Amino acid sequence: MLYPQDSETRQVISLDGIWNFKADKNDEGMDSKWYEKPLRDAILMPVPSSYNDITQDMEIRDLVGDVWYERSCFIPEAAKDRRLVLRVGSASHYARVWINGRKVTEHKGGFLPFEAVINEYVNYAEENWVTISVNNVLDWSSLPPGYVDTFTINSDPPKELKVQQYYHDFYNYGGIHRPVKIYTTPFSYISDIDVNTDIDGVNGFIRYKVSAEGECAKIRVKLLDESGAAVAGADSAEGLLTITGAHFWEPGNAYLYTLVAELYTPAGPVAVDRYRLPVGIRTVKATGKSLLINGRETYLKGLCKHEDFFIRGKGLDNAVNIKDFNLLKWIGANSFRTSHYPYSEEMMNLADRYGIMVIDETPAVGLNAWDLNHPVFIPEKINKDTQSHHMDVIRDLYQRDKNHPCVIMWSAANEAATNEPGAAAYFEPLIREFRQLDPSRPVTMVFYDCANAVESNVTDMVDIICVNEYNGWYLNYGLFELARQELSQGLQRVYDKYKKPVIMSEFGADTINGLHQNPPVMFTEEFQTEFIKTYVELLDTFDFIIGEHIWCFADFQTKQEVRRVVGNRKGIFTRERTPKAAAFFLKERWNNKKEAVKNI
Ligand code: BDP
Repeated sequence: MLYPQDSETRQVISLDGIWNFKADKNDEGMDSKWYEKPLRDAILMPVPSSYNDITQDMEIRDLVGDVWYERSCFIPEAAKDRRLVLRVGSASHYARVWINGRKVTEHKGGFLPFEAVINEYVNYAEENWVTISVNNVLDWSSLPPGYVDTFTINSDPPKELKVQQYYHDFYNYGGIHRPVKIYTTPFSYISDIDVNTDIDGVNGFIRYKVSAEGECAKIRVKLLDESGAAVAGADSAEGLLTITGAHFWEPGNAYLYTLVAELYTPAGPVAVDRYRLPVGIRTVKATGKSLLINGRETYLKGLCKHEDFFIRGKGLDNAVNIKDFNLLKWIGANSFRTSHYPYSEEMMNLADRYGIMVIDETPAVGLNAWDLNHPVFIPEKINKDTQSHHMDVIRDLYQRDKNHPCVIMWSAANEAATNEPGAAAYFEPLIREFRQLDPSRPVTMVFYDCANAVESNVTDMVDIICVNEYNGWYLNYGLFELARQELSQGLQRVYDKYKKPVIMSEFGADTINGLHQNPPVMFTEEFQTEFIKTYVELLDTFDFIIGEHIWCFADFQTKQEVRRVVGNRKGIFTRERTPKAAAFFLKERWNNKKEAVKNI
């Protein structure tokens, strides 16, 4: 799936801005066909943004159900001979789209884009109305999963209170979270591009395939270097480009070539469609104890992130994203995980450009009730429907992100109850699918602690084992020596059993910015630093550990519960991106620790 872009043959019209909005508090919009007429009593809502924190209305913040968005737009007459595609970057979690009152498409899943050809729905040179309903309900077939509890409040008249329940630890923000665009292509157009890169000594290779729809007489590709000079090219839809003395894409040194693909029809010598794809030449490989990037043993230094900020919630914010990359650079990180769902395409584009490696994760989080007496991999809960949606997500995620050099591995899930008997049958086809789609990248999964990784029925299926640990925080509170000893034994057991590289994929402590005490106690900045220091000093003693990702980058919003003080406070940065004391410790450590350890 190609990211919409302007070119000589394509145009992108942004529908971002202020939309009309109505929360469907009485669940009547669908039956009353709100898509047929302009919304009544609508309020204003920014797109992209979560709607939850925009108003002062708690009922809107906590709504469980549909909200409706609507705006007008014009399609110029000049676009009449073009294919028109409406594309929504993401809407959480179920979206239905109408244009001028006619249903165009619907889409399940809150973290991936969807699009539809809209030529037959639009008026040219006349106002068009786009209506999108977005439902935020999580059920057992969605990712993340959840369920809704319903209570009756004995008011007059009595009212029904719906409460969304879920096991994952981030706020269930809803709305249109990523850009809405209409883009044009010619009717004969480039529909997809696949690239796979390899290296040999100083030379780079790009195996490419350009797919097209409509009439196609010839496909031509040209590879430009960063100065714009052509360094390779071919007159075929697929093939191998050789770049002698290539610049490789490396962490911290992100060289991007541009593959210009052109489509010619029998009509003439002028390209009817042109698409420019950034390409980084690099290889990724997992071996017994190592992660190899371009054949070099590489250590991941970084943090897990969230898409989360004040007011806009999970709405795309380029200013925050660029700030975050500057903070990653400042602290000396070379990687992050898209915990716990696919991030925006805009974010992935930036990671390519900043040379930051990404573990790309599906939204499979919260597949765990944390209680073996209440298993979740059972027919009434995480079942065939969930699995089939998970499969769709894996295919769509791969299609969206396959060409990003920043993506160095796929993560199938976070902290699922993989020790339950039903988990293996659930995950086996999913992990197999990732492998079949993409033999060029390792597949991982995140286990909730060393014991889970050792006991789980799934661990052996992955190439790299990601382990989260909170020993010293959620257990053995503040007992650093004991935590270190147990963690040391646990990690050794994981490696001894599977003989695969291990990433310490989460460890952290809630820390309230400005709280101090020495010797350290929980929640103070001193404690967070000491906790992290204890872990990383231990990690340095193992040769099978290929990376450390702190939980987490910044404080973030969660649902309300007694463990959380206005959200999860394990950030190394506050929610407004102020460094806590541990940030300075990590900056010192990571800036002095080389990511490329040795050539293999
Ligand atoms: C881990 C989860 C993460 C949580 C974190 C925590 O993977 O989503 O936010 O714990 O409790 O288990 O802070």
